[in-house]
Formats: sequence, structure tokens, C-alpha cells
Amino acid sequence: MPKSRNIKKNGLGKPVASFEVRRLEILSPQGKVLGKLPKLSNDQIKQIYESMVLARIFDGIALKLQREGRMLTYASIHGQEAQVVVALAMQKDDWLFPSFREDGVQIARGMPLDLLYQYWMGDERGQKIPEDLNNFTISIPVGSQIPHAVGAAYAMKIKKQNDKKTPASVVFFGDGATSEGDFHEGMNFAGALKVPCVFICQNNKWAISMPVSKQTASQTIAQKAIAYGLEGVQVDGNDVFAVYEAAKYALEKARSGSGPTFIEMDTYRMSDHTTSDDASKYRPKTELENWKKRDPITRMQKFMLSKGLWSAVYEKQLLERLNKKVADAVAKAEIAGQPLVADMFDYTYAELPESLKEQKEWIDNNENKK
Ligand SMILES: Cc1ncc(C[n+]2csc(CCOP(=O)(O)OP(=O)(O)O)c2C)c(N)n1
Ligand SMILES: [Mg+2]
Repeated sequence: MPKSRNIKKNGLGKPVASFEVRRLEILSPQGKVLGKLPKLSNDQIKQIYESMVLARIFDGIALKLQREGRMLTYASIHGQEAQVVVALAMQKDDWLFPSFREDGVQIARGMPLDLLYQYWMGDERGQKIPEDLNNFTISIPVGSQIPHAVGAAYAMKIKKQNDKKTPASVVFFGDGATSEGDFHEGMNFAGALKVPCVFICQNNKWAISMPVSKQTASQTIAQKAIAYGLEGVQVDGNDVFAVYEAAKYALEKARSGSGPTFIEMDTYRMSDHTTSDDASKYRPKTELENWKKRDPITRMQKFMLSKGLWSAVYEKQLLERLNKKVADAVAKAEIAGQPLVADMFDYTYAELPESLKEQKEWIDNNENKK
């Protein structure tokens, strides 16, 4: 009978490897500076704040449009706006692979707001990403974007010429996705092939109604990186400075050929899972109240106030400007009109199989003439 249910205390074996999981925090929920601030100009600090505010307005309007029947199912990013700062750490030629909860970082990279609204209104043309924007399309099947990002990173590594740096892939996913096979396969390939990929898990504590404590027995999500030979770090995911510092480190490392990194953003989904969900059915009210105190936008406001970068007048003017930008985008999305039925044939196949040609012909002769 063992003396203890612990291998070490039971005297079994000797250490062959040891690991630690580090956490990075720079800005406290009260807006106090806890660590070394990243090198950012006042303009960049304002840019980060304004991106977060824009993301929140975009989100709030999307929720209203859905309730008015003007939008289909929508996945809110309320509380997870610190994601925007990853766009600042990325370069133009890096590739972003988003899930359905990254509208903020997509917008911060330059994705037109009206296209995103069009997509959430159920029109796939909203995912026709502008040619000069290296954003991949939104991935709804949980975790499926991870192998795509790793494959793209591998391609960039193969295409690397001379001593030039490669672009990197940045892939976002949730805590629930880390239980999917795609996550483990992607991480394994990334580690073994040492590809320029940055994995960012937005651990928002829930996968629909499944809390992270039931999702996994892992003490942190960051430690999942260790098994695949990747560096993993946990950051306060509502602290833009911590997220920026970790993303910048990981991207520079990836681009210079030193391999992938895994970042766990410790954040919280303050909204329902989607507009088809009611989180009050399963989520303790106190949990939400506690996380409201950790809001990424209000803590940045407090920090900026202490630096003389925020005032009520600035906020008022900013809200006016951003509300107008969002209203214009909604108007543009709503006048886009219906897509053609024939689009599903034209955009699914390069060459239409014989069996579908007849159907397409019928559509061309009938539907599109309506
Ligand atoms: C492969 C797959 N299985 C199930 C679903 C249904 N589904 C949509 S979102 C979701 C939970 C995802 O949780 P998480 O990865 O933590 O991301 P979050 O929604 O919290 O951002 C599930 C199960 C899906 N879209 N794809
Ligand atoms: Mg989640």
C-alpha cells in the first residue's frame, strides 16, 4: 500500500524534467501599474483605448439589432475587448485566424465594420475579406481554425528566404476549444515543426454552459503548452498591457524563427454565450459582479486619467465619433441586399460537378430573374 497518493512523497523515481507556469500582470483592476509598462506612446495608448471602446459599441449595437430581428445569432465579446491590442503587436503581413469571438481584434486590424455586420446578418459576403488584409475568415466549428493557422505558419516557414524574418500566424480560440482534437494536433505539429505560430486562448471561463472547472482537470490552460514543447504563459486577459507584452514577445520570437508560443488570456465572458443563450440560467450572479470590477475598459480609463490622457470631454467626443462610425456601418450593411442564390454554386466549386450543373442552370433561369 503506498504511503501517499503522491509519486514524489511516495519516493517513486527521480525528477527528469521540471516546469513552471508564469503569469503576467501589469495594470491592476484599479488602474495601478504593477509591473514594467511596455514601450507605447501616448497616441498608441489612446489608440488601444479607442479600439476597445469601438469594439464595445459595435457589440452593443449588434445585440440590439439581433433583438430587433435585424441580425441573426450573434456572439458577444463584452468583457473581452482587451483582445484588440494583439492587432497592435502584429505586423501587416502576419495572419490572423479568428474564432467567432474576435470581432474586436478583427476590427482593430482593419476589417470593415459593415462587412462584419453583414456576416452576422447571415450574409456570407461579409466574409469577403479585403485583399490587403491578412485576416482569415471566422471559424464557427470550435477549434477548427487551429490546424489552419499551423498549416499556414508551416507554409510561411517553408517559403522563408535567406535570413529574412517570416510572417507569423496568430490563432484565437476559447477554453472549450482546448478539449478538441484539433487543438492538440495543431499544438503538436507546431512544436515538432517549430512553426511561426502564436496561440491565444481566451479563457473566458465558460464554453456555453460548461464551466472551465468541469471542462478540464488542468490547473491552468497555459500548462497545456508544456506537453507539446511550447512556451506557455498566462496573462491577465483584461489588462491590455500584459496582453500586448506577451503578444509582442511571442510574435517577435515566431518571426525570428524561434518557434511557437501559447498565451492564455485570463478573461471573462460578461455576456450570454450568444443571443440564443441565457447565462442567468447557469451562471452565479456573484461571478459576473466580481468580473465587472475587472472590466478592461474602465481600468484603462483610470490609468489614462492618472496620466492626463482621459477627460469627460475627450470621452464625449470619442463616443460621438465612434457611434456615428458604427451607425454608418449598420446602414451600409443593411442596404447590401440579398445575395444571389447561385452564389452557393459559384463560390463552393471552382468547376461545377455535372450533377449540379442542371440545378445551377435552373437557378440561373428562374431564381436570379426574380
Ligand atoms: C466542433 C464544434 N462542436 C460544438 C460546437 C457548438 N459550440 C459553439 S461554441 C461552443 C463552446 C465554445 O467554448 P469556448 O471554446 O470556450 O469558446 P467561447 O464560446 O467561450 O468563446 C460550442 C460547444 C461547435 N460550434 N463546433
Ligand atoms: Mg470559453
